[in-house]
Amino acid sequence: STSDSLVTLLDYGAGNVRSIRNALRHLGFSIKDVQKPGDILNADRLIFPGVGAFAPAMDVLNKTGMGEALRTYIENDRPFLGICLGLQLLFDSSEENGLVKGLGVIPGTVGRFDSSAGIRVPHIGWNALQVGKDSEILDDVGNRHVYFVHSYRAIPSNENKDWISSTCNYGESFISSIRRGNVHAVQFHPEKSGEVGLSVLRRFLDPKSPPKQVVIACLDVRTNDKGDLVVTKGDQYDVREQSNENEVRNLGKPVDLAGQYYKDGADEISFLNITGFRDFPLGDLPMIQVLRYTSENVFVPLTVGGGIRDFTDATGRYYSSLEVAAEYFRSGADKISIGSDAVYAAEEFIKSGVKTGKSSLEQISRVYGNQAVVVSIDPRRVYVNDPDDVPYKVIRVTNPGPNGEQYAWYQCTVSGGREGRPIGAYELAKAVEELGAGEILLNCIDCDGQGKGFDTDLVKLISDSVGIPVIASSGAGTPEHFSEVFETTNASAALAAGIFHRKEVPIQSVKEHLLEKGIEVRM
Ligand code: 1PR
Repeated sequence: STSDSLVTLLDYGAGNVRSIRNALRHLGFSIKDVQKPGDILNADRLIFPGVGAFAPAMDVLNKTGMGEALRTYIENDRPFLGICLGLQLLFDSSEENGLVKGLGVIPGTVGRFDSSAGIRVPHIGWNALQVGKDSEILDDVGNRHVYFVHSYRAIPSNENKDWISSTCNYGESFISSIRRGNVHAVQFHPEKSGEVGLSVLRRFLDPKSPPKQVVIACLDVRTNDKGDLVVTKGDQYDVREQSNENEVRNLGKPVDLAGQYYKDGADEISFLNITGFRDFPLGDLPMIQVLRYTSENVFVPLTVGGGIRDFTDATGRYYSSLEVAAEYFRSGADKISIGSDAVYAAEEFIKSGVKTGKSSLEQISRVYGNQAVVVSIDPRRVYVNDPDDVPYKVIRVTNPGPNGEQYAWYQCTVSGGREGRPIGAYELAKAVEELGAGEILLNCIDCDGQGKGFDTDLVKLISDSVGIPVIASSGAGTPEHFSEVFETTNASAALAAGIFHRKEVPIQSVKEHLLEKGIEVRM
């Protein structure tokens, strides 16, 4: 195994550290056992699961010279994780076996819980932490509980407060973890604390581990012919039923569905007002209401798009796109998404080479920050025989076109796919990144609603060409389509609509599948 997947374990033989060994192997790490003090000094990362009692443990550490090596290792700010007694031994002393000196790294004396305070000792069971900032390895813990079993504890004081990364309450406030630089220690047992505990270990072992991949549920919203705001879903952007009445397909109510997807584990929710290009969004108060109601119960990022542009209404009153965005943000949106107007802005920018600062994209990005601005691209695949046939970025496609064409470019459209524009998805993506977009929502009209998988050729092209996150969209039909897009492209997120609305695949199954494939997701 490479040093990247090797962890050094200090097991001085006083007890059973089998669970921690199993947990480390489960996380894909090989274990190197410390035989001599030099192994400590040479470790890339060291885990010290203290077991047994304080005095005998110190005795072994002192006699073998490992105590001295540990002190040096920690003083040099080398990656260290102490567990349980492995935290307590760092303190000046402990009262566990009469007053015994510890490693003396952290000021304070470890003492026994006071059972006269009406609590049972030992403290055995699951408890929540008060996590401070910069705890780093505890970032996933939040309000979830972790497992403790101990009778002794260290208490927060003025001398050790700089070390404390979390405290816990059990009759009194005690130190549940410490952190300084690369040195961490926890009083609880991460190897017995389920998924939360594994994530603590994972974060220690691989602090550079990439952020989790994101699964987004998307709700295309519009008013149906009866005037109700409904969630609809198209086939290649056609949202009308193939029946005589040709009514707008109705898949549910926006607020209800968003609430359901939040409960099911969606990491983000997007609302696209798909007729916003023709109706002025501030005229469309229902969408504002949808955001208000949704944000009361849904606590993941909400994106809203559709019709964001400067607008003059029938009475001649002018609304800037900034006003529209401001109203959306006030109503609970975290990000706004711009489609058609970003295409015009990109065309303009490419033609003139000048950033006017006047486009909706530039203005909203300047005022609210680029993290608040998504550009939604609606491209359609156009096959060509020769890469030189068009002045746009052409790629060799995995699946040839109907006449055996080996190449394609991706033409941007506006007005919900109704009008093709003289710009490709690649050129658009590069331009909007320059103009201040913080994220790209990459649809594909050919794949939309087909359930045959994402267009990985397109997603790869765009996610390799820009530095901002790219959301793959259109075509998800199975959990495997999600792992495929994450494995073969640099997408940061994958979005789906139809399979969630039609309840074909729950969000939970998508995430479980991704985890099985070793792709990190929030559970
Ligand atoms: O141009 O700024 O007014 O924004 C309009 C927005 O509405 C754009 O983001 C555009 O993508 C979207 N939109 C316009 N018309 C439609 C339509 O379907 N007729 N929907 C439309 C876009 C694509 C995705 C869909 C995925 C996944 N729909 O939102 O959710 O393709 O679907 P799937 O998982 O079922 O395959 P502007």
